[in-house]
Amino acid sequence: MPADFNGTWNFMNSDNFEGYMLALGIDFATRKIAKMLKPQKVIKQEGDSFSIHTTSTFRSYFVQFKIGEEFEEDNKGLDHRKCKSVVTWDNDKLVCVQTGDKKNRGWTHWIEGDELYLELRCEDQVCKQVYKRA
Ligand code: VLZ
Repeated sequence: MPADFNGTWNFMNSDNFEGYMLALGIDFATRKIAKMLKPQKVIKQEGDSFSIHTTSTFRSYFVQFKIGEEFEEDNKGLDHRKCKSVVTWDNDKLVCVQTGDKKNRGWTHWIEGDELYLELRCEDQVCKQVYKRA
């Protein structure tokens, strides 16, 4: 079996979340609040089925998918742009490609020790976040 992402993960630090939000066209006021947040991720993985709950005091986001199966993503509460998304394994990394109005949009998750890494991509911007197992 590939990597096991199951668990609760607490935000530790972030690099260039601002650039990522700007690339998504998130407004000033929302960016100011969002960059202060320390979200928590609860990931459930059962075979090829995943759910990721990202919760914060301001906004929360939920996504559910099966490896290799394209799904409609609404990005509700984020930038609200609809995407056709698909998540695949790249060795032990989970790679999501979000096809829509924004070029080069997607994310990658991987685990190192008790840390969960997330790289968020949009256009020419890359945001890196680190979470620690709760
Ligand atoms: O995560 O795509 O784990 O969806 C941040 C909520 C959620 C804070 C960011 C509010 C979602 C921000 C990042 C307001 C603009 C994301 C995926 C990978 C799963």
